[in-house]
Amino acid sequence: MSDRYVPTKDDHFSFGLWTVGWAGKDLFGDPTRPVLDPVEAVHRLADLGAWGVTFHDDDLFGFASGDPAGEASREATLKRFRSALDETGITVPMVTTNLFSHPVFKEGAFTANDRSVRRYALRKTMRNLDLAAELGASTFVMWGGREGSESDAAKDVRVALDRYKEGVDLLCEYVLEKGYRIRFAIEPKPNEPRGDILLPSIGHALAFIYRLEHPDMVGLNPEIGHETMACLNMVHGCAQALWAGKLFHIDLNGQHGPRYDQDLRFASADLKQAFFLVDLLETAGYDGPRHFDFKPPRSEGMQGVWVSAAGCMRNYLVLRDKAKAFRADPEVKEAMEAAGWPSLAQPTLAPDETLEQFLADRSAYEGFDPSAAGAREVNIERLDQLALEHIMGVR
Ligand SMILES: [Mn+2]
Repeated sequence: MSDRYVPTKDDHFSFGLWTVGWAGKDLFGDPTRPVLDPVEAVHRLADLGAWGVTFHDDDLFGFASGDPAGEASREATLKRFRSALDETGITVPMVTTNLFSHPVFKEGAFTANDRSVRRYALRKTMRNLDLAAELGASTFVMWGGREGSESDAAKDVRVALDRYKEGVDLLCEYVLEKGYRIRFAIEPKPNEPRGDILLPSIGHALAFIYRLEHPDMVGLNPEIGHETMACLNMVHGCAQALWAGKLFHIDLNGQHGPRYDQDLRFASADLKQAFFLVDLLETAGYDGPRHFDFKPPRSEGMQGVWVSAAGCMRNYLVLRDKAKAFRADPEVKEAMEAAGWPSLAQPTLAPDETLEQFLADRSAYEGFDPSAAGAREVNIERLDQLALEHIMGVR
């Protein structure tokens, strides 16, 4: 491998423990790989050049019930995990709660019809917020995988959204009360495991955030695969999240169109989208973690797991290089100009132009020739071809 693409901690690459730790159990098959000790995961990821690890409470402790034996084993696990963090300098930038694996959450967590389940889900999350704060995490992801239904007869969705809001508002209140420096990031997904999940896309989640009591504390954690499953454009979605100041975190992976959640390694499925996404993150000044939420295919052994994890980071660095070269290419600059990029950056009205003056400008309407404008060249194919040639490595 070329030395140019060796990741360092400055690249802010992070991995979920559940990614490299996925043993390969799927809907149709048993695990194909051994259980991975989180301590080993931290060491191996650090060796590969990662900067951070993230986890659900259950990834580290299993589903803990809070009894004395469970508490003692929780403390022992945490001690070993902390030592691994100290030895490697790996940080924990994000923590999240598992509100989907245990049967108790089969009908939802914050939006379960059963009130006691909702209360339990909130307490489980608050407990994990304490741990997140203790480990210095600044982002708390909320993926509501079980919030939703298989049937529209299941619940009144408007009421479910009231409960969702109530839950998130209470969690914000808890963070404020405790004085934690933590922000929440909602992770949209259209379906799987539920038939239909609430807050299915970046747009739905953004609209929900503005109805909350503390909208400033809540943003987004969009995932390439999830937006792709919904047939949406991840680059456009992230651009809108950035535009709204809401891109708090990001899940990078790969997905071949609208089918089951594939969680392929970053850039392995839609290289062109990955290129434009990296270009967006790097040019828009996104300064959050570059977090990989992928699953090494279950056909791989442990060696393949680490090849897959290293590939995620290497692909990001190669694409970052290519995006930089694309932007610096004089022909690209010229093609961007020809395609009207500088013109779009110019406000549609003149600096001091009033509505009255605008209406009086005959050149804007009466004297405008739509036929001539309709016949103009837009020059986007040339720019797109240049991007492709940068991706394909011939420029
Ligand atoms: Mn994810």
